[in-house]
Amino acid sequence: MSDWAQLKQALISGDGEELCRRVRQTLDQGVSAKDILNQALIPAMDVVGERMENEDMFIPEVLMAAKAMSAAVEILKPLLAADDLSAAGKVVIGTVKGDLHDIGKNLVAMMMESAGFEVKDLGVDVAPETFVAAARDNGAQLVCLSALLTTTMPMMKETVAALESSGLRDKVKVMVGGAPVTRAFAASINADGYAPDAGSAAKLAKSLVQ
Ligand code: B1M
Repeated sequence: MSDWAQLKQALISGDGEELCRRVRQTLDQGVSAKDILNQALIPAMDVVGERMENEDMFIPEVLMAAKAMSAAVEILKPLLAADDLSAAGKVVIGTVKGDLHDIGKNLVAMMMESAGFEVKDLGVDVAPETFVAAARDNGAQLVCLSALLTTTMPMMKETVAALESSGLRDKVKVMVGGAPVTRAFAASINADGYAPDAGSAAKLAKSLVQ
């Protein structure tokens, strides 16, 4: 088995200890954190998703894989820092109400921090009014909404509506993302931006708050 295949297998089988050991070993071989994330960890989570869909993997096993992924991401975190560390602005981020998926959102938050943003992470299952209060209390320029379920995407629209009715909408930009979210959906709910992945989210954030 190649090194990538072994890394992926450790994640898919939810063996966090083995995964972290292999991640450290791969870093020691001079492979970049970004490559480990993009060539092994994210594709392995896609396999987990496919197996979940086909009922070859069940929630407890998926949770083990997700935990292993989070532990590996913790190792990579300091190494994924972007080049520009200027104070870029204030961001409030969360996964929308009804949705408990946080791995992608955590990666986006991490890339934004690395890009110099002050990030307030509200966690998962965040209600529209919580986003509004946090944006106001933190003086955020950008509100970032993540959703992984087609059933929770409408909550993005409700969050934008809540920002509008609170009078904050013209003071903050809204960025949306997550696997089922598209540029067209973002436009349809009057969001200011959509990013397909964590790296492009940090870049887009910079251009939105300029
Ligand atoms: Co769930 N789940 N899950 N799950 N889960 C999906 C999303 C699913 C596609 C799996 C499948 O069936 N193939 C499916 C959704 C189907 C749909 O809606 N069309 C699904 C389902 C159905 C469910 C449950 C309903 C299952 C059930 O209970 N029967 C349930 C819902 C719970 C809830 O939220 N209320 C559920 C539960 C779970 C677990 C708790 C077991 C676990 C989550 C653990 C956790 O997050 N701490 C889990 C997992 C792990 C997944 C999969 C396998 C992996 C998600 C992930 O972490 N990907 C997922 C299948 C898949 O996506 N392949 C699946 C890796 C991550 C790095 O990618 O999150 O896409 P992603 O983030 C990317 C981009 O999307 C983007 O950048 C990130 C990094 O590049 N991005 C943004 C994300 N947010 C962004 C915000 C931005 C910009 C970019 O700007 C603000």
